[in-house]
Amino acid sequence: KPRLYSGMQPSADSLQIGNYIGALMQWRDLQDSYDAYFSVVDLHALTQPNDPAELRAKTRRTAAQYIAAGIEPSRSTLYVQSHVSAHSELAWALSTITGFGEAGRMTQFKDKSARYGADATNVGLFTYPVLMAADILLYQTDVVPVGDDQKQHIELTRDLAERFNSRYGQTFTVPTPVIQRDTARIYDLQNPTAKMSKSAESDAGVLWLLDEPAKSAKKIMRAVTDSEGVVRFDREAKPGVSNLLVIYAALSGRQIASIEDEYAGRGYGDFKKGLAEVVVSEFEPVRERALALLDDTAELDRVLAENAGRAASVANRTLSDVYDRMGLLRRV
Ligand code: AQP
Repeated sequence: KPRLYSGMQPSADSLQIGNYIGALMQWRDLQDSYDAYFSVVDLHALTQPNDPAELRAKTRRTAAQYIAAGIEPSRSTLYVQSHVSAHSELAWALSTITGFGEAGRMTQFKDKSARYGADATNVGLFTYPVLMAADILLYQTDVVPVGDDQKQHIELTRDLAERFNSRYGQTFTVPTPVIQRDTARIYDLQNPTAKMSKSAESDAGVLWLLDEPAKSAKKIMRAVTDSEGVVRFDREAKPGVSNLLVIYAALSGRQIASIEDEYAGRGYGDFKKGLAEVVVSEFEPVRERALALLDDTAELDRVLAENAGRAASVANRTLSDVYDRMGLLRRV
């Protein structure tokens, strides 16, 4: 089977519905056709300020939500990034073949550093894409499902793989990105032109996987729409309603047109009520499974350790080849 790699940062107590629709639902389906590696990328999360105890909790919670959403740790390899030390080690090796200017051109770094200012920008944010390249290349990954905001990082990953291969001999598989469809992108319910995000400033526009169902329903009822009163998809003119339609279609597996037909001649209140039911019935079992998994952290930690062992055996093989080819003296 071809190999697939993807990951998410443990940057909040709960994942949001964008993570669920844009990543987890697709990962769940891809498990059948790929030898899949799904990582909770805690080393990446260190680039943001974190309370240590909270980061630990968020890491477990993120892993539990992967499993609750249907990622099966017996079928896919689901592990915590820092449990496999080869990630940091390969990142260092790759940083020595990455140009300073090349890394400086990454728009995510430019955006974030402009937002934080030079003094609050850490070097880890700058080298973030190199660590991401290491994540992917360690597993000889064929495909990487990502959002279009990650396209540039995957391009860098491909460049580094090709550069290494031509300088030191064939070592890495050059990965192909699978960019998610536009309709898999979810926007903030209160600000429907901004991507829904775990780190959104306001909580009112974010639907959390682990929230009480009643709370999610209330947020949907209060979602920003428009004054037209017609349930129809038009991303430009009606970003709020279009976003709700995308969520409805993604979770119900229905076509947007069929949902438009169902609500023709009815108001937004009915439509939102219908959507709230769909969201609650999808989230409720996921939430319950995640909370049950978090009730027994010893068992969860055991599963993660076992999966990390599997990941490490693949990753260490690649790292060892890299060290060897780069001329590092191997310990006997
Ligand atoms: N709004 C979204 N719509 C569709 N997909 C989304 N993803 C995130 N938000 C949406 C997908 O979820 C995965 C999570 O990646 P990440 O945790 O590395 O960070 P991110 O993309 O920056 O997600 P967040 O929720 O916005 O996190 P923070 O606030 O921590 O930066 C990716 O596959 C992403 O495409």
